Amino acid sequence: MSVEVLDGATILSFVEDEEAFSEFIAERFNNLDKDHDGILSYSEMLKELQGLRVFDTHFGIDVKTDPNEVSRVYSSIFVQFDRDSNGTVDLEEFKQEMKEMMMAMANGLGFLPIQMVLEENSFLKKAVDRELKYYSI
Ligand SMILES: [Ca+2]
Ligand SMILES: [Ca+2]
Repeated sequence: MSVEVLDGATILSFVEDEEAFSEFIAERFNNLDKDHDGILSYSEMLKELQGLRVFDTHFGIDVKTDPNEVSRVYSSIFVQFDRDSNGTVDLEEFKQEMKEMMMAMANGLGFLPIQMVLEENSFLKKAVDRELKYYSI
């Protein structure tokens, strides 16, 4: 983990970089697709959903939630990814939803840079690394 400074533009420019974004999504997707059948089941997606940390984003304070509530929220997010409601998430669905989530996050951040603790290989870390590389040329 590392502490990085980012703003909405950091995320936006990454999402809008079609090549870098597609590459990141494909890599992420393949990592999650444990049985390599080209689609993500709910149990494969669960790892990603847990990584989104929907429950501990309240200013770093751990929010205690009961397991039923947690699984209810996870399945509602899964349904959001599964756009054609066939019970699995394919690469295109994964990419579309990730894109929308990142755009929403970028809009939320706006143009005021903030400091965040980022995990290696997380989406935001990639976005920051990409920006640093871009500006150092
Ligand atoms: Ca799979
Ligand atoms: Ca689907």
